[in-house]
Amino acid sequence: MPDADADPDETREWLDALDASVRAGGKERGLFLLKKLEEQAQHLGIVAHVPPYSAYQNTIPLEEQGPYPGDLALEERITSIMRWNALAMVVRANRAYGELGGHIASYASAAEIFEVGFNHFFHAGDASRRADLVFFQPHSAPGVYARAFLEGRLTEEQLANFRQEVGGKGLSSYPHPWLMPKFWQFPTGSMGIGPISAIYHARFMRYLEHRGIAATGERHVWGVFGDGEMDEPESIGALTLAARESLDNLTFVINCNLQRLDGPVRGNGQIIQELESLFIGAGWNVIKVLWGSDWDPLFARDTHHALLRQFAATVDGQYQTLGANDGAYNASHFFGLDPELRALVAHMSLAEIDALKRGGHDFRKLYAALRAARAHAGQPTVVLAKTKKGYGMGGVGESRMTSHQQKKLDLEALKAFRDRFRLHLSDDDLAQMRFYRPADGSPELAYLRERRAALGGALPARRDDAMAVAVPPLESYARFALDAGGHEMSTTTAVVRLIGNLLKDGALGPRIVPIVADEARTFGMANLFRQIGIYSPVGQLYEPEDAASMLRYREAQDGQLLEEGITEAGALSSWVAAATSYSVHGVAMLPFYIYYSMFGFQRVGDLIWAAADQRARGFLLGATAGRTTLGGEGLQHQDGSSHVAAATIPNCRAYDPAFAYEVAVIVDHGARQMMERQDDVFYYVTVMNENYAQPSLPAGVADDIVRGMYRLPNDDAPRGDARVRLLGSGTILREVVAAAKLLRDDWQIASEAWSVTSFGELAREARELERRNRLHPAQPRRSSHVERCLAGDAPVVAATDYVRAYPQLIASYVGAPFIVLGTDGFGRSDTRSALRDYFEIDRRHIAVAALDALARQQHVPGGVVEKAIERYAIDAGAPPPWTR
Ligand SMILES: Cc1ncc(C[n+]2csc(CCOP(=O)(O)OP(=O)(O)O)c2C)c(N)n1
Repeated sequence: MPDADADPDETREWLDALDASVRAGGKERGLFLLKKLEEQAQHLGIVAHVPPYSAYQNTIPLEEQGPYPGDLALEERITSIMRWNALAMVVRANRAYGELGGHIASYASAAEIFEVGFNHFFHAGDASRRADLVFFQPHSAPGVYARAFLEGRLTEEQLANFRQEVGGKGLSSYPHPWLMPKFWQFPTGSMGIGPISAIYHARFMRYLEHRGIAATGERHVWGVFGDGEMDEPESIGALTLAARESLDNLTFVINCNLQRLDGPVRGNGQIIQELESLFIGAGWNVIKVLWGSDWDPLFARDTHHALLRQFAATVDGQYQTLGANDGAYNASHFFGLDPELRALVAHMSLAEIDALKRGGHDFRKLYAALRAARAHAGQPTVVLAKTKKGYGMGGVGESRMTSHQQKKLDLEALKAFRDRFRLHLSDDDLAQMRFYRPADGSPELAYLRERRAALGGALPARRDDAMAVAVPPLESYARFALDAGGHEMSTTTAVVRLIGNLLKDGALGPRIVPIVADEARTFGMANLFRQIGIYSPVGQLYEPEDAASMLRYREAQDGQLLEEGITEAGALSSWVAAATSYSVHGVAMLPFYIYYSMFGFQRVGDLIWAAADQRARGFLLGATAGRTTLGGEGLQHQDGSSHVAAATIPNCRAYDPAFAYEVAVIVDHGARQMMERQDDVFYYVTVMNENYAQPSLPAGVADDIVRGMYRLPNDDAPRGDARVRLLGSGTILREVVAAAKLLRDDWQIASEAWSVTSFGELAREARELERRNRLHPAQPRRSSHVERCLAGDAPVVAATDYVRAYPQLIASYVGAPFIVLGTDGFGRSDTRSALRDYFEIDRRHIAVAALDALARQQHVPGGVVEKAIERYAIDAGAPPPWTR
């Protein structure tokens, strides 16, 4: 686009004409003319479309800014105190220990954003409504602690123990509900998780409202995020959903300090303009807060828009350098570049130029923006607030490349900080890094309390006060699985039937939230479309193609199923919103998110980790599970590892059941633990798509199914006579049973067959008891379930559809020789039997492994293993599957 003005007089005439029209006809008239001009320009082929961003100025003009409702001077003083305490917390931790880390510069840039929110917007709830949801930029946690200290919610001792949690009196580095369950609601420490969670929480609030479960209408979701953070795919992946569903209960405030950790977010561009385009394109309302009030008189006099031209020509790397330097530098390197600009600031001293603030540090500008965001209807809003990283840190950290890492300030830097923010601190206070809290009854504390009282009380605060929800008796909804009597079905079908039956229960049914990421048909759930409807805030505006079908695609405003489309990150975020509803909304919900198991822990594992942190309660169902059970699909789809990842999450109870009755017992146990006992755990259950005859629940094994293993009643070794123990999990259990038969028929060897529903749960209990025994040597030793089941020295062979590391979780608790067969390596597309041969986990390989173990114990004659290899046509020369 040509920037040079070929005919300044003509340009002037056009601009004057626009000015005159707006003066006479108002903004509306101006907008109308511009729209017409744009249409005409497109007609003439001059522009294909206009750029999706506005000039580099504040969106809200001064005339519409309105008065500030607070006491500016007091708020500034309070903010300065918070700045100091936040800084002191980090510097003290690092002075004393040198290794604890922490951040000063992020909160330094976000302080005014947080404070405007705390003093005027973030509602903590009252008798008629619960609290707003606030997502805090994680590296600014010290600022949130600093405020809680002034409010009397945290003690000086706690502040002094920032990042020293082990003794029990510390504060966590970032927002972690697991570590501070009464304080933090939402974990945001991993970049990107906050933004996507905020969107799905806002959406879930609408879902609860539309389904008549909870009134959430007055509540708002606020998220303060970093501009660097917006590069994460999760940060931006759900923006269009928020606009599509008109989530005007959601406001993002992006702290555009133009820097991330290493350097500028867009050194050679303008992140604010880029984000504006992105959000406008996604359908959001965008409010830019770029310049503070002291710029207003300059804009008023800048009739030729010299400022806007120079802003547009300045890239962020340069803005950062300008930010790091003083008035003299800014006078020469910014205002000095253009004679009009030079004239504009000719009346200002260098100190005044130095003091020109960015909008994100101006309470008035921020307040106007947040108020407009709160009032905006029909769209979510993003406030793009331009700030300085390390604001107030002076030469050591303000807009410096190294701001993010700055954790230590020497006395001179501290003095400069004190003077700049006019803190009542002596040199000795500075040297000792004393926290500062004004006296009770001081105007500062009185104001702080008054503001929070007006907004319902303190934030952040996490609650845990939902009513328990009764789960119906297992027999009432799972008879088909408990008395399957050989009926053929897959475990996926079983779990879908269980959900379908639970949905019909008067108490629990409405609380169930089935969630899919475009795979409902894959898992045989299409019947739910009609039965419970697919949630859509606008209902269904079209006649579905399959309207006449029993399984028709029915969208409804009170639909219960969340059909997320192809976004595992989105579906998982929905799951978290439902799984934490007991805390966020005081209404316990029970989500079942069913998905391709490979696209769970492997794809969105970090979101699951964060879900664990926030004490999610619900079911994750890893369907089409197992490396060889999902035939045909191949390398990218076949999951052999999710159970290993699941086992690393302390509050995740993970199971790999083989039979429908096992699924039923596990789901029932989990539902009771989460909905009735209200334990902070969640369940991961893998289910498969292989159809086979489902036996009925044997008597007396239900508890052991939950513990993790039980002996199959129909193996034919009299107890004690078995020469070898065979363990199987998931569908591979059936190969184990078949291997036992081979051993008996071909080699006259008796064996036991065990179904291992969870190596992870077995290992968890065993290591707990191992530790207990170690630390209490004088007390009688206690043995774990796995040790009791597998006592003695008859070899144990475990086979799984997962990598060997999964059964090996129990290896150190098995005294007998322990051989594991698993599916290490890349998957392949082929039939189940071909894959099980390839990965060497089928009945033949299990039998050979058992014989080999017995041969090593000299329980079978030499040569038997070779004979078996030959008899079962095993290719001993084949390279290991994990090398292929
Ligand atoms: C997923 C993830 N990757 C990397 C990090 C490490 N990290 C922490 S803060 C940060 C920079 C944040 O920059 P920005 O979002 O702009 O926030 P600022 O601190 O500048 O306000 C990085 C890379 C992280 N916390 N999470």
